[in-house]
Amino acid sequence: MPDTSTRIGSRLSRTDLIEGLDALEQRLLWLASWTIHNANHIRPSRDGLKVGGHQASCASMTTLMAALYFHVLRPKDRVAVKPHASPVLHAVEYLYGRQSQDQLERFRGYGGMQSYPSRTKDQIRVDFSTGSVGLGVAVTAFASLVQDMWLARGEMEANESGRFISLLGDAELDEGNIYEALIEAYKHDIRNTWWIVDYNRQSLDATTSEKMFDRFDDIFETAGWDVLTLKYGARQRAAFKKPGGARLRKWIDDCPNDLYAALTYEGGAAWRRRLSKDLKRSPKTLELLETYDDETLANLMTELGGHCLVTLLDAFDQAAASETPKLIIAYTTKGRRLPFQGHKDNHSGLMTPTQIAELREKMGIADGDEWMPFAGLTPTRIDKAKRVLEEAPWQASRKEDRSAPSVLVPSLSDFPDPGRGKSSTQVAFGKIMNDLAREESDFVSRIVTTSPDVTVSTNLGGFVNRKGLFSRSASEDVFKKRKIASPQIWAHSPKGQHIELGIAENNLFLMLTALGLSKDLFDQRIFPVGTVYDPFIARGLDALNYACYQDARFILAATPSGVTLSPEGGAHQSLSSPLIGMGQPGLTYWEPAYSDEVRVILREAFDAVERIEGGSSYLRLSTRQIEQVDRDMSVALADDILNGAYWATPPKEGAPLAIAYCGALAPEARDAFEQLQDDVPSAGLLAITSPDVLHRDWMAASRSPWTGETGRISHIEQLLTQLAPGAGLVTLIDGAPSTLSWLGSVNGQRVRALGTERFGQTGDLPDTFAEHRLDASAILDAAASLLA
Ligand SMILES: Cc1ncc(C[n+]2csc(CCOP(=O)(O)OP(=O)(O)O)c2C)c(N)n1
Ligand SMILES: [Mg+2]
Repeated sequence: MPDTSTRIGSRLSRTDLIEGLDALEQRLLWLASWTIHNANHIRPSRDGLKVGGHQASCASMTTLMAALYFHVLRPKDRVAVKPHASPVLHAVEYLYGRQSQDQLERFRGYGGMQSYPSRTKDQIRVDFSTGSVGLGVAVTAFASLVQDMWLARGEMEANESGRFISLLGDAELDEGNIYEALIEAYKHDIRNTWWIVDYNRQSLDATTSEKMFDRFDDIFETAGWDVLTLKYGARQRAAFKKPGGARLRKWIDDCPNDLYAALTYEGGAAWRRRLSKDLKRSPKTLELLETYDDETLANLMTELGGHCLVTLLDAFDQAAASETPKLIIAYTTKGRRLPFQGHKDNHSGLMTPTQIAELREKMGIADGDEWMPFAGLTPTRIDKAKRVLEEAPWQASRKEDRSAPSVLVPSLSDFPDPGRGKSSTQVAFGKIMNDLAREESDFVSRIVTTSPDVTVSTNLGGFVNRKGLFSRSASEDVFKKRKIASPQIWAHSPKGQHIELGIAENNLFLMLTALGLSKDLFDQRIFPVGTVYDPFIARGLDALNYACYQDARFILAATPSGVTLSPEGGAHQSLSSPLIGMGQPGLTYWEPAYSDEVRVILREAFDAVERIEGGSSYLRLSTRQIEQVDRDMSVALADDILNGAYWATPPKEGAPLAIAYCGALAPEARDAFEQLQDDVPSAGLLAITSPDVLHRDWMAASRSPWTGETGRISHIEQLLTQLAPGAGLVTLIDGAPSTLSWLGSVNGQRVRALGTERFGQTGDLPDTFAEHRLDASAILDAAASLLA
């Protein structure tokens, strides 16, 4: 269990703690509101566009975040903050003295603090980027699993471990990926994870339905979580104990969300009118209400559990007492204390200059002191606030150091060789992984594989047989124990290096995110390798983008792909995935044809995981078995493979034609090329191993005159310059033809782009290739039309 020894300040009394936190909370509310106001109303606008920001969403979180960041959290805890509460997070760091006023003033501006917490762009420590709601929630569960791996391996002491906390909005709970993660989290017995819901009963468009909030307890408890519901603040609970209080509580319990929100907006007099009408048969309750003036009545009704420090601290104490994952539902008011509190349209609402001036005065902040960290507080409150800050464990939190690569990836000569027999790129990948699993090096011990129920069918089985599956408790493979023959041995152990997931591709990408951030989160590199069927990348696309956005490092082997998966069925044919690979920053898309290319590329992909300026890799592989080329891997060839293309047969100077192929259609390209020899003996055959690398290099070279890299000539330009200026190019890929059709623009050559533009018809390869015009005769037709 994580160390909790620094909890509850030893020197500060509980009363002083709460007062100090209360003062800090006020500062968060102001600073977040002012940061957004400044960006929208004060900073000069050059484009007339609304800058935006979410003052209401921040206001419902300030108490929660004050309690957490100024008292509960410890530096090893890792937090994903609701995207639109980013100004509160920056205000926290500002009060700790780790964020500059300049950054706050540049909120949502170029180089300033980002709209949503960003690991890579923000200057403060951000554990998990957020933005696309739901993903930041789920990733915390997967990160806790990665921590468990390090604990189980004995590479991390329990007192070095932390808790994984997501601060989420109530509407965020509609994201399906949360429930996929919940199922996976249950299967993997995850712990030390808290999901804290800012239950302000509002989404972007409207008030949220209360219906589901009766069901979340069941759902989460079924999945093994403890659910803590913080509905009422301490003052409310005290009121309920007074005569007539029970009836008031029942009224609140029965009140639908939209009415509660509307009354919150309308204020004290409206609360009184409605309560007096509904409770006219409860004289004691009416008497109780009379003890409050309109303002205190409005406060009473809106000081819900999530705005009550006493309630929150008690709940966090309770949560910290066990490792069981916790769902904490904290009732809040969206926009609390702001003029649009409770209004259903307040999500993007911004205070007017008059309204913010009123708030400033109400908070006792002098005109001109808006950025002063402790403005508006009495000296006593400042003193208490500072003492809370000094004693807060989070005081010691630091932004991670991303430098210093430490793990040596073997050189190509020491990297497994999948051999030269007839083979597919998928088989080559599996063989290399299997051979790596025979080794005991530091590098290999850091490879962790994962797959959404396609481990065996993507050829990871060999690796898993040798390295086993991860589980905190060991268990044997029952089939093996009972001597039932099976090529798969699935033993679980704390040292296992494979995480088997259920069929949920979103979870695959979130698992890869968490594994791929291991170096940043735990100071221990993992080389994550995930496998998936190529068409199902689309299922997890946003999570893939999320992984890349925060620079998680991993390898994705997607197989089978294209129409060469043939008998696997038309529904699984993937054609747009190469464009996904090319379009996704942070991810390099490779599509090798031969086993030796897979070897070079896979080694590079591991290396890129570790290199500071590296990234993640996507290998689009095929199950199609093809004859290998008999060749030795020279340094020059390996370089060209990594540069994205090489001449399988170079053209003669000034040749009028080349065939450029990518991936599993190599045999068709070679067949057509041989048939062309008599007519066009000077033609060239270009093997493309990465349209993505080629394209990026070409783009960089095209802008080089303006970016200071003068004289840069792209690899593809160098290759294609060997053809005649007006030469024809037949491009060929088992995927969208636009992956390669741009090649014509490099030197102004003419292109006939062959590829797939439809999908869905099952068939064997000859029929399928004929249908999509991917066979040798289609290539020859295209060549003839270029030569005509
Ligand atoms: C995947 C995704 N879809 C839509 C959005 C746009 N969006 C941002 S916040 C939001 C509503 C959030 O409501 P809630 O989670 O209750 O947060 P609150 O602001 O009320 O605290 C929406 C729809 C998004 N950021 N991500
Ligand atoms: Mg909400």
